[in-house]
Amino acid sequence: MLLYSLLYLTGYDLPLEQIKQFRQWGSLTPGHPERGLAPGIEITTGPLGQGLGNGVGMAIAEAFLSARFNKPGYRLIDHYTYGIVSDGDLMEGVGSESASLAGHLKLGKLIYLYDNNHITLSASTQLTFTEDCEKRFEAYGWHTQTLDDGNDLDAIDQAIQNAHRETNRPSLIIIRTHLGYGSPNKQDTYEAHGSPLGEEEVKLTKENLGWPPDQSFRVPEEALAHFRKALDFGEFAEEEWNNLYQDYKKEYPHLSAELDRLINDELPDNWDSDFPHFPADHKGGIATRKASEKILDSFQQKLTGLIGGSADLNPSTLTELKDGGNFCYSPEAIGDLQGSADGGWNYAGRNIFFGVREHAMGAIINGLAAHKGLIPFGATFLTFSDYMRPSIRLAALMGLHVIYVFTHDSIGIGEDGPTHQPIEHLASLRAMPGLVVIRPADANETVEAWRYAIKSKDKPVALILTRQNVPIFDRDELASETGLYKGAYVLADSSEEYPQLILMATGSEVALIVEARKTLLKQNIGVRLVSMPSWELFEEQPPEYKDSVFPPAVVARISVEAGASLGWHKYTGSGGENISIDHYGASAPGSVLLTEFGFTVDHIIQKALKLLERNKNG
Ligand SMILES: Cc1ncc(C[n+]2csc(CCOP(=O)(O)OP(=O)(O)O)c2C)c(N)n1
Repeated sequence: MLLYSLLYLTGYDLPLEQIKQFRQWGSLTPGHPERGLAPGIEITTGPLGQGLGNGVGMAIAEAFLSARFNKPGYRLIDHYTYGIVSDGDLMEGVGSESASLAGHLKLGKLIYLYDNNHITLSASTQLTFTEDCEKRFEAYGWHTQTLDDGNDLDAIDQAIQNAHRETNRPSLIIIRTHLGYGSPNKQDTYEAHGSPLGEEEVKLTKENLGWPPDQSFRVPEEALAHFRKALDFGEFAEEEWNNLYQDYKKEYPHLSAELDRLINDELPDNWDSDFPHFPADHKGGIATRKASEKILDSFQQKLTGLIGGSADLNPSTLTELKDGGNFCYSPEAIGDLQGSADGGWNYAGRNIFFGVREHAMGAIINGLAAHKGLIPFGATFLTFSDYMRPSIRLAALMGLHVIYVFTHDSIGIGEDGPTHQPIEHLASLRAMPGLVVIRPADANETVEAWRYAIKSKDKPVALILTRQNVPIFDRDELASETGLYKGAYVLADSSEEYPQLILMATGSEVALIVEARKTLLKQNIGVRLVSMPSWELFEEQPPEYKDSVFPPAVVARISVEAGASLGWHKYTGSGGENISIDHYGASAPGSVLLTEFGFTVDHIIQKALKLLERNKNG
């Protein structure tokens, strides 16, 4: 409500009428602000701690873009990132991880005001949260100030100015406030947090604050006029910036063209012209994470707004941007450290070292995407996508262009054992509306998966990649990998009008159905193979296409995926079979596990023969 009120008062297109419709069906003022719904809502907030992380992403974006584009006399990119944070934001782990990284990165233009009101939704913080936050943030490397009166505007103003002067530490301004301020009976109680004060108490509060008790939504002319000065100020600032930019364009035509492109989310011509094509390789093959590395190498330098990193897993996720530099504050002090990238040490670095902080990584890349001008990515093992799930959900809800690179995508990971082996992860990510999950079958599908991920501007995309090698298919024998754009496509077919059997698979398991088909063909069984890298993309296709891939008349269908079976019945139907894994894995070499748990050509053939027999008898 504070945000909505300020947007209205400062002249955003959010009429008072909308505020009266707070939390109502169809209003622009939902219970938690949603990005894109009303102007001025920069990020969707609600799950505590996420916003704190998003702000760190925005501050990184500002530091990065200013390092890249500002020139002497042209402070083109030059803004602070402000946020109001609450007890909950400071309690949540994602907030702590994000604050730790912000301090480490010395993000001096990040300023948070901590609404220190000693009350949460259900309790006094005396019951739950008594650590010394000032000391904690100092230890993170933040500049801190403590104020004891949330209504002392001069003191707050002064503190913000102090924060501006502090250029190489983020600032936390801890301000003692009172929840339900002015309410004679509810101030400083948790009841004031979640439920309305009630008619009588509102009246008493207004009286107490010297406000006419019977008027609602009253905005004195004088107050409105004061706030609306923001419009003149904004217009002036915009004009000043536009003038500066006109001069900059003349002096730096290439840079300004690049900046325009980044801000407008456009890709440079031929950005993908050097994409590799992988020659067929039936034997050794290549892991899709390794193929992904080669693909990334082929285009990342052309996409200057591509920025990101992994949660301490670069040697495994293979997502370092080579020669992309290391995003950091200190140019000289660091030197050649283990794990660092070539290409320099400063805020122009495109490799962000998130450390072992998946939660923060998820929230920060959302902030980077929301800021505009960048295509952020974050990488980790698929199993640890769980640590990012709340942020992934928000990226999907907001339609942010964020790319996740999740490698080590099945029990094929091997010896690390069940804690590291994803089982239900594909199903759980697919269940999330708005997220596109792509699990490519081979190196060339991985090419198309990356192309899709970079080009789709209005949604997050998760690339699910193998640790282990998979064959590279001969696309003269099998259908083109561009079928990936339709989510599922016929990779190979039977000669009859309708096949007797459909084998469908994703990722590493596609190679198994390709082999199984060869044996089944020898037994005169007409088999169709379907590679199904993305359920979401398939669901976008018209019904005719879907029926052409999965003809309703063909009921003998088997899915093969080294993950939970949940959801596959939609495509295999009640007459079909699912080769999947609905229990945790084990520690052993990946190939042993895949064999032990039924991901073999022989097992698929047995299942197929049994299924066909059953159908014949049934
Ligand atoms: C991740 C998450 N967990 C739980 C909630 C439910 N919730 C909403 S507000 C709140 C407590 C808020 O306390 P505080 O952060 O101090 O905010 P204030 O009371 O000052 O408004 C909780 C637990 C939430 N929004 N997000």
